Amino acid sequence: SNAQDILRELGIQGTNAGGSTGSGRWCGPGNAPLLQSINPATGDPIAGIHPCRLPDYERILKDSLEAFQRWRLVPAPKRGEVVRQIGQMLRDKKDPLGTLVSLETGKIKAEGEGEVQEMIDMADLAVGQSRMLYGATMPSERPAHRLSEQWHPLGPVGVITAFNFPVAVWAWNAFLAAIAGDTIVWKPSPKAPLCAIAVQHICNRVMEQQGLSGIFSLFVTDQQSLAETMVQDRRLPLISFTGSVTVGRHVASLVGQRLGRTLLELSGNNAVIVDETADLDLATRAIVFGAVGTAGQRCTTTRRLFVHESRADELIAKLVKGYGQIPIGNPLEPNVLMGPVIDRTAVEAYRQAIEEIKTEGGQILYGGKVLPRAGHFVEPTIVRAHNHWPVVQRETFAPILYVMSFHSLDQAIELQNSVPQGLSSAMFTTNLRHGERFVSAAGSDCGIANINIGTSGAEIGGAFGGEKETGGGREAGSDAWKAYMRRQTNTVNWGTDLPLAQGIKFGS
Ligand code: UN1
Repeated sequence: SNAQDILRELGIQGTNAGGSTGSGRWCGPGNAPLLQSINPATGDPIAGIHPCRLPDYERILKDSLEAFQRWRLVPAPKRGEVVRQIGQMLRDKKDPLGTLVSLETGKIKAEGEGEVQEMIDMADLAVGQSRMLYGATMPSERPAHRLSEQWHPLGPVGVITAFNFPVAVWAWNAFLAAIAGDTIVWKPSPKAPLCAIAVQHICNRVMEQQGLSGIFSLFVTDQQSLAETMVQDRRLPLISFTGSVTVGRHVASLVGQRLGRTLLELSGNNAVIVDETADLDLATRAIVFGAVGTAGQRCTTTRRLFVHESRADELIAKLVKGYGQIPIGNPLEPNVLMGPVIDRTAVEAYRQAIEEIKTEGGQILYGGKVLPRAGHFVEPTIVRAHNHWPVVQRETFAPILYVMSFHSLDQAIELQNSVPQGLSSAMFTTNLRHGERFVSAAGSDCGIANINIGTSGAEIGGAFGGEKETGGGREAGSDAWKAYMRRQTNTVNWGTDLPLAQGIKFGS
């Protein structure tokens, strides 16, 4: 069949090894039960994976450490060349890999391809960055001294990714880490192992062509204890984690115990504010994409809407009309705009949130039901709610939009900031003062604050991440590369005297 051709094109078989450190170096089958990759649109298995065991992990770490010893001394622009070649192969495989992302996660094909494009863009950014790992030079207070800093590779880096961006978030981390001179041990979500295996095949081919191994490694496991082994491993100076606040808190405390570094990309509870001057057509399109796209399973998904009371009825009418025109179904079909959520647990979380909303007295303006068909489909949902309700305060990874109205901008900003999370936010306005207020120090408290575009779909050129319980990490563009390196301050005395700093005199 078509799907089988795509899998073959990506090197995927009926059963696959879940661990690899380079070409031909795939972990052998163990006696652990096979991990099944499931198509959430049908509930059917796509392929089986042999998960890694502890000895596999040890081999992966050993290879990764050995590779680091050499990789750290490869000139950064040469490391960039390896990433450039991966980017090139991703261009060649964009169609089948985008299809696989769609098959395994349920996001629509356009978004699957978009994710691969995000990897390609990230590769380009990393290639350029590989010639720009700048350190500063500072004037020394002492004569004949030079004071400067440089950035060195950190070591093997652990990258833990979520099902919803099964390949792009790895690319944000792995490409920057690779040009920084680190090696990468990737633990993908056990809900999207095939996407990771496909990407590892691509990395393996490039590493083989370059006579390399152990730079990019894959470690598939669905065992919490093995994941914790990785998180607690002192040989991994940095753990980059994308996922829920609950798991992120656990990861942070384990890594904190050993005083390692974390880069956390956790839950969002992103809001759009629509003021009395807003272009409602623009706002409607952005809100529908932000709230319904990826079936509400982006960390940047629009979950809350604050609309000025004078425009609420009008905007809600437009949204309800928009929601009514969203074709739901097989995400690989060209006209479909919303696929399934990832699994039964996600459907259950949706159902529970709807129950809670009803108990609170929330009014369902659209949707609210699980769809009675094969696969894990729910209706995109709009609810009249209050910001302080516990259900509104937490992130339910499903397409539920909570609508609230406001009378003053101060009130809207305060409400939008009154959640534990701080990832993305947006305001629709044609009033310059309102817009600037929103992005000022007294405005949105989020890592991302947009004007007249929605909360989701950030481009990679900026730093991506958020504040408060979102975890404070920044990935992708700007100076996010620094997280994958260690800073060294160097003072060099090229004189014949030994002047001490702060003018201290010590002995003669
Ligand atoms: C995520 O959901 O974990 O801004 C990342 C966006 C995407 C990334 C989302 N570029 O929506």
